[in-house]
Parts: sequence; structure tokens; C-alpha cells
Amino acid sequence: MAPTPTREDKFSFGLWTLGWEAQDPFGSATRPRLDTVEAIHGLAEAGAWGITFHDNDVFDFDATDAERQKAIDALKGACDDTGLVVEMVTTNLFSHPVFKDGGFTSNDRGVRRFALRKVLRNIDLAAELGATTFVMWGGREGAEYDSAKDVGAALERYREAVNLLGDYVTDKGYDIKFAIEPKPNEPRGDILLPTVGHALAFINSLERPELVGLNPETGHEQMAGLNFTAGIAQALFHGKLFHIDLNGQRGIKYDQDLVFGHGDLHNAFSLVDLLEHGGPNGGPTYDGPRHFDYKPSRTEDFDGVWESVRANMAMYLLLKERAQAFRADPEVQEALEAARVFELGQPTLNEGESYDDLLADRSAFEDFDANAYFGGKGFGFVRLQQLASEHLMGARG
Ligand code: GLT
Ligand code: MN
Ligand code: MN
Repeated sequence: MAPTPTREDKFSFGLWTLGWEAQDPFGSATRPRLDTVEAIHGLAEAGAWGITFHDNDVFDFDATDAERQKAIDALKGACDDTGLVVEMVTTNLFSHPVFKDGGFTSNDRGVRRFALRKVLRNIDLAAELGATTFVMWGGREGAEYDSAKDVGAALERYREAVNLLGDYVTDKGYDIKFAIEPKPNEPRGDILLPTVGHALAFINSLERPELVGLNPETGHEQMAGLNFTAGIAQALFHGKLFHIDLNGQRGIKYDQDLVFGHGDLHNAFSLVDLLEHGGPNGGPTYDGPRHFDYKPSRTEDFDGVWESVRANMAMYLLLKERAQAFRADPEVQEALEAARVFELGQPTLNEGESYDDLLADRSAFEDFDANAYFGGKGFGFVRLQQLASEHLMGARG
């Protein structure tokens, strides 16, 4: 039996996730639109704590001011009725034809100015609704052709945009931080800031890097063939895990946005272990929202949509239980010790040791038996992974 989610679990969902009508490049929608108020009430009943949305998940791109306000009021009312919080807001800079070459980095300067205005208006809304994270997923910021995009200039414009947004929230006194969401490709052939690492380097070049972190998505790193847990560990290491998009992906292919854990289950297990416990040597944990960015498969009707909502939370909680059992198992602790995982927590040099001291230490080099590592001194990592797998499968404690 899967544990029941509670508000303390801090589960949140994008309105665009369960609200997806399931159209894809090869076929039309297979479900009707899900009303915002209905979605919020359903999420509250399922045990979620918060919601997130793009401006145009709530009101149309072409909405009049009155239509926009009516939609916002309906959302606010549903949140007041259910106690759900709006924890993050983001801007749709990818659906409308005006953004066909991107928003912040379109070759067309008029489009770039329009995109900035759309985002500034949406930041005001985010602040009004109490959201503290503002995600920027630049799905259209990229190109299909090397000859068409000056990548250096595009990064310059990206930086100009994010610097301006940092000035804006600072001057307005908003309690909002930005989280950049990397993705390697899709919808563009190649997207700028394709991975966690690229985005970290970009953030460090900003005028207010402290205001900007990451919103990594499971499937996006895995689309690049990367290990999501390792990417999250690096984001935590840099103090930049501001938010997270949990979902499932099976290998290097199109963005599947499956239910969390329905892709690479081993990686989902190690991820939950990391988020909940930090690294084995006591690295930082994550206490932000557990946010799901997935798509209920096109095969599903509304029963399947709600099944998938519950499945995301159930998978997280089950993996959390399994990770707790893994950490608490004395045999695992002994295997971690034997695998010298804790030894990596020890500095390589002694306290106060200089390179001169290291050079003088014969045991470090002249007398060090490097050949003992041939046919000996195995690390026992396979045993450790087997123990992790047995815990994951519920075969132990
Ligand atoms: C879009 C994308 C997601 C992003 C969303 C935020 S929108 O659905 O596929 O990965 O997180 O803009
Ligand atoms: Mn995705
Ligand atoms: Mn996402």
C-alpha cells in the first residue's frame, strides 16, 4: 500500500500537467480541457500542497484585461477554498507564433522587448499571488541551424534579460527568486543552456547571481544522457537547487514527461535518497517543493489523469520509505564503509599540510604500492548497488 500524501510532503503540480489535452505533433487532443478550479480542487483532494502555472495556463494569450482578471480571481478563489498555495509561476514564451524564434533571444528585437514586457507583467502576478519562485524554461531559445543563430550574442541577450528581471524584483522588493530550467532540445533543435552545468556557468556570469538558481527536470537531463541524481547533487553543491521538476524518462529520446519513477527507477531512488538525506557524507538536502512536471499519457481519460496525479506522489513516498530503510540498514552502512564512500569525505591533505609536505611524504608516492590495485583492492561498489536494488525492490527491511 502506498502511503497517503499530506500537505507536509509539499507536493505541487503544474496546471499544465494534469490540464494537458494530450495533443502531440502527430495527433489532436484526446481529452477536453480541464477547468482550473476543478483541477485545484482535485489536487487538494489528492493530497497536494501547491500549484504552479504559466500565465497562459490560466488566461489566453489574447485575453482582455477583464477576462484575465476573471480567470485570476477564479484561481485565487479556488486556492482560498482549498488552502493550496501558488508556490511558483512561469511565463509561456513558447506557444504563440510570435515566439517561434524564442523570446529573450529571438533574432527579432521587437519580439525580445515584447517577451520582456510579458514576463514583467507575470512577475507582478507572481508577487501578488505569493509565489516565491519564478521559473524560466527557454524551450524556444535556440535554433535548428548553426548559421541562423549567433550563440554568443544570444547568450548576451539572455543575460541582459535576466539582469533586467533581477533589477525589477529588487527595486519592487519582491520576495522572488528565479530558477532556470535547462533542456537539451525540443521544441528547438538545440536549446541554449542545455544542461544543469551550462546553466550554472551562465548564472555565475549574471549581475545578481544570488537571485538565480536552477529548476532541473528529471527527463531533460536524461534526454542528454546525463545522470539526474548527479546533476542535482551538483546543483546542491553550488547552492543552486531553487526548485525541481520531477518526472520519468526512459533513455535518450523525445521528452516523455512520464510519471515520476516510471522511467529510470534506480535513478529516481537515488534522487529521493539524496533530496531527503543529502549525500552519505552529510551534504545539503532539499527542502523546497516536490514539484511534478509530467504529462498524463495520451492514452488516458480523466480517470487516468487523476490516477497519474496520485501515482506521482505515491512513487515519491514509496521511494522515500525505501531510501529511509536503505540508510538505516546496518549492512548498508557497513557496505558504504567497505566501499570507502565515507573516506571521500576526508580531505586529501592533512590539516595544514603544504605541497612541500606532500612532496616529502614518501608513503604517498615512492613507497606507495600502486600495483596492489591490479587484481586486488576492489571497491565493492557492486555489492552496495545490489543492496540498494534489494531495498528498492522491497526485498529487505
Ligand atoms: C513545458 C516544459 C516544461 C517546463 C514548463 C515551464 S513548460 O511544459 O515541457 O519542462 O517546465 O515553462
Ligand atoms: Mn519535460
Ligand atoms: Mn519542466
